[in-house]
Amino acid sequence: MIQLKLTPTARYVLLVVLILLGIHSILTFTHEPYGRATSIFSWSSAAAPPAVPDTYYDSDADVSLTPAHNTSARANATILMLARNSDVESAVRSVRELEDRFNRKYHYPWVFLNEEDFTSDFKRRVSNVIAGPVYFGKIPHDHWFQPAWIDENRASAARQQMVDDNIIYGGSVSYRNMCRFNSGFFYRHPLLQQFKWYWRVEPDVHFRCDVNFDPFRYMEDHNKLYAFTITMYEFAATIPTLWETVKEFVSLHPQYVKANNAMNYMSDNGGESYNLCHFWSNFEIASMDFWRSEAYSQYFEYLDSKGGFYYERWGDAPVHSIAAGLFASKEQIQFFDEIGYEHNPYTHCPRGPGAWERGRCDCDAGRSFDYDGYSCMRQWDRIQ
Ligand SMILES: Nc1nc2c(ncn2[C@@H]2O[C@H](COP(=O)(O)OP(=O)(O)O)[C@@H](O)[C@H]2O)c(=O)[nH]1
Ligand SMILES: *[C@@H]1O[C@H](CO)[C@@H](O)[C@H](O)[C@H]1NC(C)=O
Ligand SMILES: *[C@@H]1O[C@H](CO)[C@@H](O)[C@H](O)[C@H]1NC(C)=O
Ligand SMILES: [Mg+2]
Repeated sequence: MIQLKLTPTARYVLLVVLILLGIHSILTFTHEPYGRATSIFSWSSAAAPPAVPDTYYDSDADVSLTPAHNTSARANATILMLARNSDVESAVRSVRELEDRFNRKYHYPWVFLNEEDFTSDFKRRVSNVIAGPVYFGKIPHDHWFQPAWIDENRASAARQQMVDDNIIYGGSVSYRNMCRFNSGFFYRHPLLQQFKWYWRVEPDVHFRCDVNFDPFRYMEDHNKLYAFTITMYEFAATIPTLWETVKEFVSLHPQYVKANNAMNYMSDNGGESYNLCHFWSNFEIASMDFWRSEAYSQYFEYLDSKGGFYYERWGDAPVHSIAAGLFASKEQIQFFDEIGYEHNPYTHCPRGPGAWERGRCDCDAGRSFDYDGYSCMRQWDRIQ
């Protein structure tokens, strides 16, 4: 009688092999395509599918003449996205669109920020669709979370009230952290110190036209500070005391207010009250040196000290917009009609002569948000 002496490891391996053979034979009999795919003749091609030879590929001579290969033609700029790991799918889509529509010719670096560490999966998937450099950063704790000096009882009562009143994100602390971070902290992140300009991009947005010019270069050459594509009214319930707080700040520091500013876009009575118009900040191209200036730093400190990011739900959009409206001249604020941009549920589609054709836009120009009753484009046009 023959006795097989097996070590425990060998027994385990044998068991696994027998199970795999069992599964294989069941699949071979029950699944015809499986049987064909694993038949002896197709094994080699399954391992390495035939490739189109390199000589068939374009050398892409056009792209080699673009600013991507000429750093002196580029601005001191980055493309910035704040995202959660769970945003990876929609982040990749936004990044891919902007790379295809614009950045493949420029190779501006991307910066991704998150209050948690990005997973290797997020980094790998996003990097895969980016041509130039890419950086991933973690936000310092105190730049993100609710400060200890906020009265949590007061803050949670305010949140509950907003939930009862059905105000969007009314009950969310993380949304408030995000709004405060975007208002006063992102441009202080170590990874962003090396840059002057940023283009803010969110997961799940769409670029509906080619951007065949460099908006950073344009802003730099024309002494601009802030650019937008969509402008609309803010929900009054999220900022009950914001304008009063701004007025207090201005009366304390009148020297920061710029002549020939955009006040009449934001106010219909010379600054007495706020008409709720703001630039929709999920799209922004702007100078971080503007946010780093003494005027804006003092302004943010003052607003933050009132606690309105937590006791109310102040958004970075009105906070940025009001600052641009006060501390810049109206000529320093740029409306980029050419940039077709969509953030659910609104789209800006170019309306300037020939812009839609030139940008190979895939949006419906007749349904651009500019013409919507909820748009503040009329207020913007009236100060031009
Ligand atoms: N890391 C991180 N990013 C966030 C968080 N909440 C929102 N964001 C990002 O902040 C931006 C605005 O958030 P979003 O949900 O799009 O707000 P909405 O556009 O006002 O509806 C997007 O870039 C989000 O990915 C968060 O808790 N953590
Ligand atoms: C690089 O860009 C600069 C500035 O736009 C331009 O003057 C120069 O001709 C460019 N060089 C090449 C090789 O294209
Ligand atoms: C880019 O801008 C930042 C912020 O103003 C500045 O610190 C940095 O020196 C600039 N880099 C270059 C190459 O000009
Ligand atoms: Mg969004």
